[in-house]
Amino acid sequence: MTLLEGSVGVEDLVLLEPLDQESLIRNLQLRYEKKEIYTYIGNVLVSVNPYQQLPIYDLEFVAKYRDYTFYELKPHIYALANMAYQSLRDQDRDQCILITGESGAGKTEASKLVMSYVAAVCGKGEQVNSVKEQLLQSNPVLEAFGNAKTIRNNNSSRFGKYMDIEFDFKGSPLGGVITNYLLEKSRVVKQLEGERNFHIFYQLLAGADAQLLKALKLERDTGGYAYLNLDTSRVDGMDDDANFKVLQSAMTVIGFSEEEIRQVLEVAALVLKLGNVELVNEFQANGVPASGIRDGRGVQEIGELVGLNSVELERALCSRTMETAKEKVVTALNVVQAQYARDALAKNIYSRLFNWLVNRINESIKVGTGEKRKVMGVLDIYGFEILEDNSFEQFVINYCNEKLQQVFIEMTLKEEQEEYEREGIPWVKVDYFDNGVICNLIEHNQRGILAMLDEECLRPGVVSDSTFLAKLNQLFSKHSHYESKVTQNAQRQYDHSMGLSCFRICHYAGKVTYNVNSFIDKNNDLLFRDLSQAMWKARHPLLRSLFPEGDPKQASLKRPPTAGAQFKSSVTTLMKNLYSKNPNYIRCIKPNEHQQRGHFSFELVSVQARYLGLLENVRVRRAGYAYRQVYGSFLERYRLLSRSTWPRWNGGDREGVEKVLGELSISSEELAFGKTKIFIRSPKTLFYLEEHRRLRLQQLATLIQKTYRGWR
Ligand code: AD9
Ligand code: MG
Repeated sequence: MTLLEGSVGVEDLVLLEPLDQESLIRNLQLRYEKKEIYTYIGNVLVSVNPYQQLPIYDLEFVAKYRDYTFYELKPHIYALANMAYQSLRDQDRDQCILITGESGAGKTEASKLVMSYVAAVCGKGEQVNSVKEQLLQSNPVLEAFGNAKTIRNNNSSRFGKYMDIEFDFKGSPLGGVITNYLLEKSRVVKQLEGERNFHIFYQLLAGADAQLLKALKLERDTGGYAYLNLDTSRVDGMDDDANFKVLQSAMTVIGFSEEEIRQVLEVAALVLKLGNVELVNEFQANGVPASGIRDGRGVQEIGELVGLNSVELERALCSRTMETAKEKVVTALNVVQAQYARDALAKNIYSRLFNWLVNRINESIKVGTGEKRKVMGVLDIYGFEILEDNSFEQFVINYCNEKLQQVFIEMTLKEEQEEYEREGIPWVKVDYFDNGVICNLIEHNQRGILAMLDEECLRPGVVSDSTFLAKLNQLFSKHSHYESKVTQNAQRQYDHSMGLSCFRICHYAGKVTYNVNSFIDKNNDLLFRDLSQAMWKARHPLLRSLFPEGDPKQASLKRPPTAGAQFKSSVTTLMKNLYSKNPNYIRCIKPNEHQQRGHFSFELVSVQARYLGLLENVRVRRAGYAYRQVYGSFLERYRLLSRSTWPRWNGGDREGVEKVLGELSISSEELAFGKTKIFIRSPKTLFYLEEHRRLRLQQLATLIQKTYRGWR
């Protein structure tokens, strides 16, 4: 099929001819220009961000998609949500909806559309409605605390999210469980130019009334806070004041008490005020550099806000206690170390507050044990990232994507295989790139990069990012997916783009160079004990509960797992969870870098299509039978092609399909008759059918015209 001018391209990329990267992107472009933002690859939905409100999400659309099966209407996110929900309700198959794509591609919007569709079609009644409300209202709360304006997206989620929505046997929602991944906590203390801190800070300053601001000891002007970038206090089209009201009401709907809301805001205020604690150089009597606080008022106010002794807080910020078996030694921190400690504290308080919020929401929406339930999981997680400078965060994000790709390939193939088995059709083996070798390189329990990093973090003696890198170089010098300056030099490859402190991994989606600087630090993720102890001493119940390890009785507790180990374990749990469900994929694509409607950048989309493995996806899908359809729907579409089935057919659907295809003399090699569906091997056969159908429709139209004229 050629992509004719004026046409909207193919609705399913499986039908693309010729099948290559270029025509795939052109097809998406053609559709995008016609405001057709959704396209299928079989049952996978590709979605291109329209950056404008399209009139395709109202109740009329909900009602339409609810009454039809997947392929009967135009591609739409509601069709996918409907298929998942119906299969959960009627076939008792737990579902998961995996939404991937890069920042700004539309993942979070897609996840909300799925949730609102399901909420619109599932169950009724007061109790059910209240559960739906709670589930939906978790979004504004998590967005206030977990989203921020970035250069790429004004409402960028700075955490990964997986939500299980649980239903009873009738398909009415009972509640859910949210899991969050890796909040970008460095944003709390520093943002790139043109970016903002988390929304909550601006919402609070804009939306709190004078009395609340006073109680929180805050000033309304965002310019007064060291942790808020000066140049970007407002975002076009975003009303922080109104969003603060939305947040408060959402928290109330979820079941936060007034007291809890106040405490949450106090902790947020504490973080802001901590940023304004200015540390200055001081010297001890012996001339050794130390640090102090310039103006005691800020610390004093923090003390009053959360019931902390300000002298103790100052001591915790400016010194460090080392405990040996016999004695305690207190050393003064110099100003750089003290600033580091202050920022580490702010980041820790904030990320623990975020975890607390997720747990608190879960408490409200959790479902009692006992009842058997059906589950729909929705995953909205960061896509593959290649930045100019890639660090620990990109490393773990890309590891997660590598795992998701593995799930994708295995589950797509498994799903195909199961469908063939269900339909009683012989299974055709499909070749594909197995990225297990890359996953292993990263996650192998003893010999993976994460294990090496942990080993280095826990090893006594002098460890640094470079000893870690040296270890990797030694271990993986011959690994086909690992490169570094050292391994390159050994092979006499001289690549100037690779720095000495870097290693490179050949991911399924492309090569990424990671700089090891601060890997050890970020993986350790340790907070000086002085600080956790100081926080634990606060009279503020919420703040105190965030630092259980500050309790001196708990002081001998084992070291908490490293950031990498925690991430790996949550990814492993996630994978187990996904493998136990039937997957549905939404692949989101960002059409341009400027958050602009109507503009489609071919290059930008090509790169994303590669990261998302779209072409590979189409190939896998086409390797067996490219097209399949239940007999009834197939017959409805093509019965006009045979005199036996047109204008009337009284036999069964399958016999009707056999008649139509038999009369067109399509080779039997091309077809397989399953229990409920007809399978067609190559897209060409389908084009052939479509072409015949088009001609036949023309013929019928002419006939009708003639008859009509005859009547006149
Ligand atoms: V990030 O990784 O969290 O930075 P997302 O989640 O992929 O990113 P998001 O859903 O936040 O992107 O979409 C970005 C913006 O695109 C939204 O704020 C909307 O303004 C816009 N968008 C996305 N999808 C749609 C849509 N279906 N209709 C209209 C949309 N606008
Ligand atoms: Mg998002």
